[in-house]
Amino acid sequence: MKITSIEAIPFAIPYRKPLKFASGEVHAAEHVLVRVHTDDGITGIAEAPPRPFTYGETQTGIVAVIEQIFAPQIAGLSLLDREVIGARLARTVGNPAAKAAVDMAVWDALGRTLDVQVTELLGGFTDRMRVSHMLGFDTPEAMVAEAERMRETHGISTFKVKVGRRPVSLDTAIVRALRERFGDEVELYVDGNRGWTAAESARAMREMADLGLTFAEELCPADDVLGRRWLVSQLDVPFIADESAVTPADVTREILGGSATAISIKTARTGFTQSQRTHHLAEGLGLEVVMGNQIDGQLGSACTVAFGAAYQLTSRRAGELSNFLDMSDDLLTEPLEIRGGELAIRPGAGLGAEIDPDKLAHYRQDR
Ligand code: MUC
Ligand code: MG
Repeated sequence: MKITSIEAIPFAIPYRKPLKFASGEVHAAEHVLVRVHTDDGITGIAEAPPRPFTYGETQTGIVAVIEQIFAPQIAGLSLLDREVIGARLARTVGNPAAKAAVDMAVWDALGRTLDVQVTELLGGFTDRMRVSHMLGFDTPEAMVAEAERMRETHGISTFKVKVGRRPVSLDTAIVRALRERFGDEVELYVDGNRGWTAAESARAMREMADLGLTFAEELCPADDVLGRRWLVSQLDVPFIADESAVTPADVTREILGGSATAISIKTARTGFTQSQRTHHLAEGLGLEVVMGNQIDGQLGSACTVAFGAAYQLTSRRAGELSNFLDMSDDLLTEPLEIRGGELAIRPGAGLGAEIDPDKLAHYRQDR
């Protein structure tokens, strides 16, 4: 069970259609495949999606920090030394996606070594999650058409609508159009990626007061401390902290400070080990949790569902598991399939996912 080496392989797969939101846009999955090898001949895998506009990481930076700092720090440790691994990675500040991918590849390798699923190792509550689909910025007609397609093709009935543009009526009209088109058949919530001010957010939420939203997420910046508290105190739906609450300490600060009342857990930035801590904290604080998506590929989505399905709290709400549908291809030998609005855990040890060597050779950028 000893870690012998770690690889960080940059790859790029174009999106069929870019995802656009208030803090940025993504045209290609320029991610990093992380492989952790052990002396038993086992390889654990995970992927790191850089999101410079949210966490400051780049694809080149992720490869560099893994190759130059993390790999030498954890080579020689056992897969069971996860707290030691975490403590060594924590010596470097930031780099959440790089750390998360190393952590998840270690868990995958452990599952494969023990011949059990990662989701069972974590908690084993259920084997599937309902899926929530993220609707990026587009015209009202295109966003309604995308929701129709997701319902018809995949049975998805929960939608997170990206908002945060100006004037606010641009986005509130789209949420209204979705509600008018689908009535009570769909669950809707909104994510502003910090695009609005607190006052604009309050106005938008008033405009949407009759639309039966489930949540509002990160509508304005958490750094606008008083404005955000003022906003959250007047809402009658839970306010999700996403990019403002990456670590368990951030969650504590945002929640106790009145700047949020629910949280998003993203395995892409907290891996499995830190996400467990955040989950336990949320349970103790009595918070709603949504499993979020950092615009993950199929391997990242397999990680999200493995974690989300492991606990009652994280599997209660639909998880954001469908961004990979917009990619033109992926690296896995067996594609993930969303059926009847659900994504099931992969069968097989670890994460149950295998990399197709031909696809990796085609999309990798280091050769
Ligand atoms: C989300 O929930 O905000 C957009 C940026 C990012 O890092 O994740 C996405 C989705
Ligand atoms: Mg968000």
